[in-house]
Amino acid sequence: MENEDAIRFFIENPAPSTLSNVENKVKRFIDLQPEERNVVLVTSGGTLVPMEKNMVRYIDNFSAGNRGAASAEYFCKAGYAVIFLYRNYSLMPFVRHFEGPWTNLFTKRNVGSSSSWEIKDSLKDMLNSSLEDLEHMEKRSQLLCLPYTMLTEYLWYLKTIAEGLKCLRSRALFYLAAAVSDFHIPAQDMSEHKIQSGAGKDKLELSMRPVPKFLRYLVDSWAPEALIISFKLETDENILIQKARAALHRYNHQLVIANLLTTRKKSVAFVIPDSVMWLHLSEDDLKNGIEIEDYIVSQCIKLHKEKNLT
Ligand code: 9Z3
Repeated sequence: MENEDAIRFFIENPAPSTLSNVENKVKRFIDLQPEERNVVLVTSGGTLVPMEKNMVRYIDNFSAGNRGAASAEYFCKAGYAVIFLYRNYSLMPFVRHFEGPWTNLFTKRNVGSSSSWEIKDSLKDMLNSSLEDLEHMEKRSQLLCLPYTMLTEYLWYLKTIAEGLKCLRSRALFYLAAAVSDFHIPAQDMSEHKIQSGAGKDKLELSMRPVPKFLRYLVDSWAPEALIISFKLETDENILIQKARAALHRYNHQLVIANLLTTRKKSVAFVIPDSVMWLHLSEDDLKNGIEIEDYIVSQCIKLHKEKNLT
């Protein structure tokens, strides 16, 4: 039943015109990888669902993209090749510290009677080392960044990338940190034009349907030999672990990393079939600028190694 839903979703929402370009880029990227290098798909940012076919309004999923961008960096540094599937304009690996309002980045320096804008001294070293890292990753073909915006683009790209990675078998890892819409308006129910307000309309009622559970497809058919790690986001701590366990049970993949919206930067729980392990950053970690993604990625790599030994 669920699989039928997924097939129907792809029929009702045809592939974006950019798909063959993505497919070619992924193929070329995989061909460039040396035999011994593992490849990870890191998804990041939130998906958007339109309310109208000629879209003026939309419903968005929360995610700044920090988890994905930071994790992509740690995977690259650990020697993985990274396909970074990210929401357009969300944070990106190696340059994530330099995004945001330009006043955070630059300062005005007065020289004689004139003044000019310059990058803040405190950021200069960081910028140089980030650019060096980025160059290094590019030279070694270790990073491929692919942007998406809509839920449909995200799902088509996910399927295509998974198919591209299939030849790597267990060398592939999926790290699904993107915040993916649970509900959408099916194409046949969606208004063609901008939904009108006006006389006699005192409320707007929208009918949304659940998005088919693509994780099941990924685990069962698109990437059956890969290590698959998904994230579970909740705002109510009383249901977090139970929901993460239910996802693990339902899709039968290897790991769910559970986090709460408010504490996601300092606490996560690793949920595997028979245990839950919490990871909390200490006050010292926070003071020293340690990022939780550093620990998360190390754990995931350990799990990938263990899986490939058995
Ligand atoms: C996450 O839980 C991520 O950790 C965050 C990261 C989105 C919270 P930021 O980008 O935040 O650093 O600001 N991602 C997964 C969210 C999600 O949609 N999971 C689905 C679910 O919870 C399963 S695929 O049902």
